[in-house]
Amino acid sequence: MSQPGFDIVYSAEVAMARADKAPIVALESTIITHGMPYPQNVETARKVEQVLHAKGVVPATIAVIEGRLHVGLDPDDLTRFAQSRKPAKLSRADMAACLATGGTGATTVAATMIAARLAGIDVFATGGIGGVHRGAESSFDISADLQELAQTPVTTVAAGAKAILDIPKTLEVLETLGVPVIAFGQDDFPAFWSRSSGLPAPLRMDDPAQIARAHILRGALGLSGGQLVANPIPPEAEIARDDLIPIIEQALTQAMSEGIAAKAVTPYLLQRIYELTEGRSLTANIELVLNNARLAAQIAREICIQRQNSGSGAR
Ligand code: PSU
Ligand code: MN
Repeated sequence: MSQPGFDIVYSAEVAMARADKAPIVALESTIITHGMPYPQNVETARKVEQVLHAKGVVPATIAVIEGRLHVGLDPDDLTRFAQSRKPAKLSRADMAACLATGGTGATTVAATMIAARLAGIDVFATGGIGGVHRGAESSFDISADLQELAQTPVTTVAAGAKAILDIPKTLEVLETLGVPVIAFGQDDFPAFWSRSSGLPAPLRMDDPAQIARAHILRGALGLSGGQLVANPIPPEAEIARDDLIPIIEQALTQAMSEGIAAKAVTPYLLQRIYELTEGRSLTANIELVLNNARLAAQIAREICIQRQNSGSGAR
């Protein structure tokens, strides 16, 4: 990757890992600012970083702070960022404008992938991706995350797609866009808070080394885009699908009657579901993010090992 025409601010440990070609996992920041309430958001962000460190992998939380793209936030940056008043939610469309105007913003899956690629980071761990919203046939609400997966070569580990989305349509769009959707360790595509969506995933892999191999082979084949690894929530943390259905319906009805649209939809629904499940959704969300970080760490390490073994250190 050639140098971008601006300075990326790397944390000390990310700068070191890049120089040593050591494994790094990218992390998004919208989950911190728009996905979880304070203080659980900061606590979770810290725990995710601890999980990665414990696996010998360097975390790179990505955010735009006062017009500078940060790849890796030191603990003080992270706290300040998590407490900052209403940072923007940045997707592909917003990144350059935020940098140009000296703004502060949190990166979504799409924007995090863009930054990860610039920084030469292959693997990214998050909670859930954006997708095709229910009623998209009239609202046209389809997350830019899906297009990003189609064009930016970062392997993204998520717990599938939330049941607030139209999961069948989300899978169809991913297929159209040529994005490999790999369920980890099971046949079904997971549904974020629940282990199964009731739909089979197009692909299944049981071994992080195979996911790493496929990532490297996609590069060798000259394919654009990343892989979506759909990692089911641990069984002890899941919320049964049947428990969630009425809650999701209620949240969706309220969003509609309040005229919530565009970027506000996902944060609104997450907040309502948190309230309606009396916090259970948040506990599950935290557990699945940690679980995704563990798998992402294994994949990132495998990619490094396989690149070293093939004698090419190139990212
Ligand atoms: N799903 C979650 N928590 C989140 C998000 C999704 O469970 O915080 C965030 C991610 O940053 C994702 C974004 O990229 O929402 C998608 O937003 P939209 O649907 O507006 O594209
Ligand atoms: Mn949207």
